[in-house]
Amino acid sequence: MPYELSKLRNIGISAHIDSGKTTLTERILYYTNRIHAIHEVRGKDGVGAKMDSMELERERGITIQSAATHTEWKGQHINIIDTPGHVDFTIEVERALRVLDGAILVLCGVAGVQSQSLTVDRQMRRYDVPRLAFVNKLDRQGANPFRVRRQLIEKLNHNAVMMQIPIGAEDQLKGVVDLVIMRALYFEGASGEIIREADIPAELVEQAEEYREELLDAVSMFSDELMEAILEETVTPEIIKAAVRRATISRQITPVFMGSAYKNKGVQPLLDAVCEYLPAPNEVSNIALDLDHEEAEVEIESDPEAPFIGLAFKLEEGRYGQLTYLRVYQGTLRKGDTIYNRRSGNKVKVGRLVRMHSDEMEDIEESSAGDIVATFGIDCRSGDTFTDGQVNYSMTSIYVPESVISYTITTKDSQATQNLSKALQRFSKEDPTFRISSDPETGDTIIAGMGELHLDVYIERMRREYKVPVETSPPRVAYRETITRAVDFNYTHKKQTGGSGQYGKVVGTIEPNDQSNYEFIDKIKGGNIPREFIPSVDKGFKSMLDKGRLIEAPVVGIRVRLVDGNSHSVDSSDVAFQEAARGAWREAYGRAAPCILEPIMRVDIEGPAEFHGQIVATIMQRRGIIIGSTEEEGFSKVESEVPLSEMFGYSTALRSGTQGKAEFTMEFSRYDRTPAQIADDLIAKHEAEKKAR
Ligand SMILES: Nc1nc2c(ncn2[C@@H]2O[C@H](COP(=O)(O)OP(=O)(O)OP(=O)(O)O)[C@@H](O)[C@H]2O)c(=O)[nH]1
Ligand SMILES: [Mg+2]
Repeated sequence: MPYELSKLRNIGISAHIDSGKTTLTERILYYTNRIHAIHEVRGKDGVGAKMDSMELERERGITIQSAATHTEWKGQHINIIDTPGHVDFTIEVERALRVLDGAILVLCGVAGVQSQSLTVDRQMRRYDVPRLAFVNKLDRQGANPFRVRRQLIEKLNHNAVMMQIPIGAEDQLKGVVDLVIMRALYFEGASGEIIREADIPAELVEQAEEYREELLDAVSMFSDELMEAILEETVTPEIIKAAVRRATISRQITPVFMGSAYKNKGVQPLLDAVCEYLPAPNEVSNIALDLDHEEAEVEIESDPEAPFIGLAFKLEEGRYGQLTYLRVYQGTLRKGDTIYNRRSGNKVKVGRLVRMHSDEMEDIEESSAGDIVATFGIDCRSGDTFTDGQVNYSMTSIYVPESVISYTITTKDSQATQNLSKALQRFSKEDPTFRISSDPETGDTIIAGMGELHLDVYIERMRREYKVPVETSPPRVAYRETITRAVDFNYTHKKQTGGSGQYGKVVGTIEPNDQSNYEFIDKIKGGNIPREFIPSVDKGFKSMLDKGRLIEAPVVGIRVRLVDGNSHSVDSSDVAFQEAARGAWREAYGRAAPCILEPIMRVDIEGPAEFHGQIVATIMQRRGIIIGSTEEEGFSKVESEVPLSEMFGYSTALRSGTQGKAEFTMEFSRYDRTPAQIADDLIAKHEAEKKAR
């Protein structure tokens, strides 16, 4: 049954690791009667939270895959996606934010804005997602929502506005003051399900007035009506809410809510806020590319009567075959409909349409613009656009980050080999950041991904779900090669073999290019190389980029300028010019001062201030540089950049240096030149390995 659009919310819950996203979602499901008992992440009852349905997630107490659910709150329908915090699974956040209309940015009340909050914030900006902030864990020692709000302003540049202030702190946290209605809210009953409204406690009245003033000041900028009401002293909660709503949807402010998911405080007002302040699907603009008109941008309408357009944003192997999550952007999708995949041109029939509730599902007959649903058995890749054939549009795609680390994997018996290939196919289809390839010399399978945790999770899943015991090489870093000097080339490829020969001559330059991985510029004048062979030259150069000459790493950052050449009326051909380009490359590459690039990671560490020295030492020992460090209330945060190759085994080193009291996060930052000594070592190692093969 379709919903009234204005009563639909599609929201994501995203944040740094362990800030309480899954715990918060569990409460939301409980208060909205979707589940009838609360189970904790890593809880003593061993059941685990609803949204962390995978066995591995429950064991480790972390979210690995995002999970979708839907629920109802005060007559509004809400689709929710709970996402993982670990940056290794960042693609899950990326694709969730791509299809959601609003988000809750959860922050730990003690740690505040952490490294992953920055990443998630960047992703939210990439897709223009309006957000509410929820400062969680206010029950913890040292929690302070005012400090977190300041960090939102200073570190994330948000116009963060307090919507509430806390009543009590730490283990004395009792509730919140709602600054819109100027009432105290207490959460009572066994699981905080009873909300008691009362007067603001006397000792908080002054503070509440101060922050309300601030709130009105901040949002009146976006509402003439509120401005007037303030002057005339006729402010009502409705006027404030309308102003907050407008400012939030246009991403001018981030309203800040607070509480403790674990202690069941502050969740229901957050749900109210989702309905009140985050946009309905028809209040955000969605852009598609018109494939019939050179990908011109067209705004699409959340209109159930318009032609159907949907985006497959996530795939998952389910009990009944491939489950495809779809965001319906326009029109209506009915069970039994035939739809077209815009990338492959294939047409598929929608046999089953379901609504997801974590790992459970509910069959539905139709779904219309704005909704998030899933279907079975339609073959596609994640990021594919489907239409009903009436329009030839594609939704702009999802940003997929590069993989930086790889393992070579092997398995013993042949039965396992078959299962392994099944597992690899499935995982790489579901997760675009999990890439497979094979070593051309040894034939071994190489898996590449975002980090050790990412790959380890897949290896563990091969073991559990496919009964494939795999052995892995030590992790390898994804090096690249590039050149640092522009050089000219002048190369003639000539071969005489019996009948017709091969002839092609190319003249030009290869030079460093910091704009793209490869660019080919054709400057041929006067037809010294016939038009039809220019693409052959391009192709020849391109074919050399898979493997550099130093350590056979992919070559990036190259620009080729072709300025002159020569041809022969009989002996010149496509192949001859490709060969000429390859010859020119081989000859020029060594002269162009090639070098090795390595991935540099952004590494952020947090721990008790007494370990500051040890934390810094772990970075210095690893060719790292410190780019920032703060100490606040006995808590030390160190921000650094370290080459990925130095980071293996880091968690053990950090644990032993800090008695297990520090934590770190690591994320790809950029590629940079390796120091000469390291490059020499890598080349020597590569030579030795080549000999051994
Ligand atoms: N004290 C306290 N602990 C909390 C609160 N919310 C969550 N936790 C605990 O923090 C830990 C992590 O909670 P999760 O809900 O799994 O966090 P998450 O953000 O989903 O974690 P990932 O999905 O792995 O990034 C669990 O042990 C929770 O019990 C809170 O409000 N107060
Ligand atoms: Mg989680």
